[in-house]
Amino acid sequence: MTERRLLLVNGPNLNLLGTRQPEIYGATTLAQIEQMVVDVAGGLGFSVRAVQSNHEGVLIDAIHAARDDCRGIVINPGAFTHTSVAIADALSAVELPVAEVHLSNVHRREPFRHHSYVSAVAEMVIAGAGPLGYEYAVRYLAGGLG
Ligand code: CA2
Repeated sequence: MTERRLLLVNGPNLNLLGTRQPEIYGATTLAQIEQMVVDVAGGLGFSVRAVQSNHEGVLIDAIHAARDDCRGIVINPGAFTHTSVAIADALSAVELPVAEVHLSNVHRREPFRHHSYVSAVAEMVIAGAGPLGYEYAVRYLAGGLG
């Protein structure tokens, strides 16, 4: 049985959280979000591997690796949400439960943000809850994994 571990994936530009455009993305840094996810998951008996990259292939490799030692994936694919069939295919291929998170409510932003390739392969999607969305996603996945 695979260890009780979750993969946390953050896509391009999310390394800038807390340093730019706080009116859209808030003041919380990525390091703070990752720590919060580690704390929440830890309380539920899960460890976390956190990956952030600005490169699509790096994200795909991390998703593939999760097949061997993770039980679920929390992902904010950033702008790749709206462009990447490859990330959606990778998520589908590893056959792990996926929770898709967006800090902002993408549906009240520009029309090009309204479509997500990832949503079709995600069990749940949360948008507009800010960093709390990551906490909900972890609780959702952990609850389903028992
Ligand atoms: O709302 C979200 O979480 C997004 O996934 C964020 C992406 C955006 O392309 C998606 O449509 C929605 C962009 C992340 C950019 O992050 C920044 C953080 C601070 C400063 C600048 C960009």
